[in-house]
Amino acid sequence: MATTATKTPKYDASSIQILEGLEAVRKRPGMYIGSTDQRGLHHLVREIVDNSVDEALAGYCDKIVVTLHVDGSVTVVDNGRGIPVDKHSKGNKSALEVIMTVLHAGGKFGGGGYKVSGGLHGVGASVVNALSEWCRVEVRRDGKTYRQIYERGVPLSKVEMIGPSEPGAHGTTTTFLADTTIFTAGLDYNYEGLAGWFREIAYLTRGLKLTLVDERTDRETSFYFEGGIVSFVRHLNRNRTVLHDKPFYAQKETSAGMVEVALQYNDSYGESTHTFANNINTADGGTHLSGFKSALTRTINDYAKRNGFLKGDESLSGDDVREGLTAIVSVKLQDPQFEGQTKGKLGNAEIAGAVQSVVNEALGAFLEENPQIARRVIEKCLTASRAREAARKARELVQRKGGLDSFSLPGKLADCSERDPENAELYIVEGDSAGGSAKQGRDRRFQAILPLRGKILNVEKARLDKILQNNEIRTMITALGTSVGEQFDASKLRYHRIIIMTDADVDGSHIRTLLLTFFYRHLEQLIHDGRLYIAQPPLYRIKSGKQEAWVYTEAEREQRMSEFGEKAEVQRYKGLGEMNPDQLWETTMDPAQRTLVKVTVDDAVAADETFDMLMGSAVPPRKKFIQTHAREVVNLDV
Ligand code: 0RA
Repeated sequence: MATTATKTPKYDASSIQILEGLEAVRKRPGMYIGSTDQRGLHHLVREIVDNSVDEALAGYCDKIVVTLHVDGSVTVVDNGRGIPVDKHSKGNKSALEVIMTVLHAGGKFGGGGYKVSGGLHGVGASVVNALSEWCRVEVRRDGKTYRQIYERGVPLSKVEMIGPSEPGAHGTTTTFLADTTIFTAGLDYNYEGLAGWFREIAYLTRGLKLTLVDERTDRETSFYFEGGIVSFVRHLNRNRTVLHDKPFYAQKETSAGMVEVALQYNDSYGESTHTFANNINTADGGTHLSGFKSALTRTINDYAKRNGFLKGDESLSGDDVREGLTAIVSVKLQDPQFEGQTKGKLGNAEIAGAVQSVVNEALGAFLEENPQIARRVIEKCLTASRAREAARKARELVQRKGGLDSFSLPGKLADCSERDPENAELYIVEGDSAGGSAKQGRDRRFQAILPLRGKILNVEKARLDKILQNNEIRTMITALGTSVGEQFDASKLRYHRIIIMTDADVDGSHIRTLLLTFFYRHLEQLIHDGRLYIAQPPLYRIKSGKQEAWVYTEAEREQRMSEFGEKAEVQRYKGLGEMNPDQLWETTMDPAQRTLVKVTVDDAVAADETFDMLMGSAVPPRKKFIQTHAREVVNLDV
């Protein structure tokens, strides 16, 4: 980096403090950014972008461009007010230098004059600076351009005025090259991941245009949503039939923070509520979600009672009023407390009441003003309530007959002798013949086999009461031990690895999708807990003389074919049933040799969309998905 430093800076008490601060960050980066792997690396971008988003939230910035450069450096440009460059009240450092070099400057900066807009983040720039080989900040303000350059967080000079800015231009440009002595896995930024996150920010910050440019691959994507979270809700519902065209929307600044809610009902039986605190996806909910849920239940019940939809002491449960609901709850608060193992749960108690009163008031008014929408929603809730009652009766009946409890395990289940769930596995196998091979091939000490016959029903299109009438599903729930719905209890799970094993053909993949949908909709906790896996049976066996190999992918097949030469004989395995028990054990079930793919719901929003697209009732999008992905599906035997 070019430097124009004039004098060696004089060290005073504050610069020594700064050096100690930077050293602390470099010594224990994990304390500040979580980790130094891919995730931590992306966190750097997040810290810088968040500052620009704060400027947008304060109403001064409507464009942010993030560029991934070929050398691994990243530039974030915004058109906000520009970080102040004049001298900080104490000492002779500019505000810019303080923000870039002092830990926890920004949000709590100054107290008086400068407070990072919104005051939500603004703690991160100095951390990013400390963890960067070099960093350069340019500020456009008052017709001039200023610049300061740093190496591993240390300024190479004071802030310099490097020339005029374009007339009227204002904003901040930060470029940093993450330090590869800290991010030892390299600077491999993930375009899709960043784009997904930008999309979310754009939905949550109405009117902000976010652009991601990738100079490594010549790609560029922009996100801008005029309707903010109303657009978000419409997007989530785009493949569903909605009960009312116009989503409900409320926004209010309260003493606990800003509250924003949008919701729209559709005719499905599922729920997709997504919550955010300071633009961070709170996948495990928290106080804002609780406030929202109680307000929704209360407001709808109040309206239904007042207007004669409910009689006597009848009431709708929380589950009833959330059936077919798509909602976004977004709050912005001064000092968010993120709790839980993955920090995905909001803990601020004061926001619960704030969300509750905003929704009570605004939703109450919305229902009064839109009686036709209110009627449609309440009729849907009443149907849900009746179905739930029917499901409860069905469950009781089944339980009395010994259908869902673990004392009466299904006859088709070949259980294992291991009783500690930690060490036990359940293979859910398609078809009786494959089930037979699996039963003979397994290690019965810890592997249980449950063969399922034919297709289970498409759970997206059915309610729990109907689903529980399905034998295959009942058998599965009984084997798992957890029950479903209100009675679900993850601690009763009898196997900590649940492995779906289906044929490598179209039917197999259909059954797998049906099973995944069922787990996602009704036993999602098990996916969150990392219990669900997909077995990987081989596609071919290749033989040549004495050489033999199992092959699991097309690429592997080509490689083996050329290795084995012309005499190679290829045998295609279409179904699990074509393998004898020993072969099934060797290729697909032996923990020492098999490959299992863990099912994750990393991004609940994305998963929700995919399931919905594949399984929902709107036909055209599904067709499109299959067409656009058809090229990738080489393993399918059409
Ligand atoms: C402190 C005060 C002001 C703006 C900012 C910080 C600011 C910070 C960042 C970080 C990235 N982009 C930014 N844009 C602005 C307000 C100064 C004023 O009153 O003009």
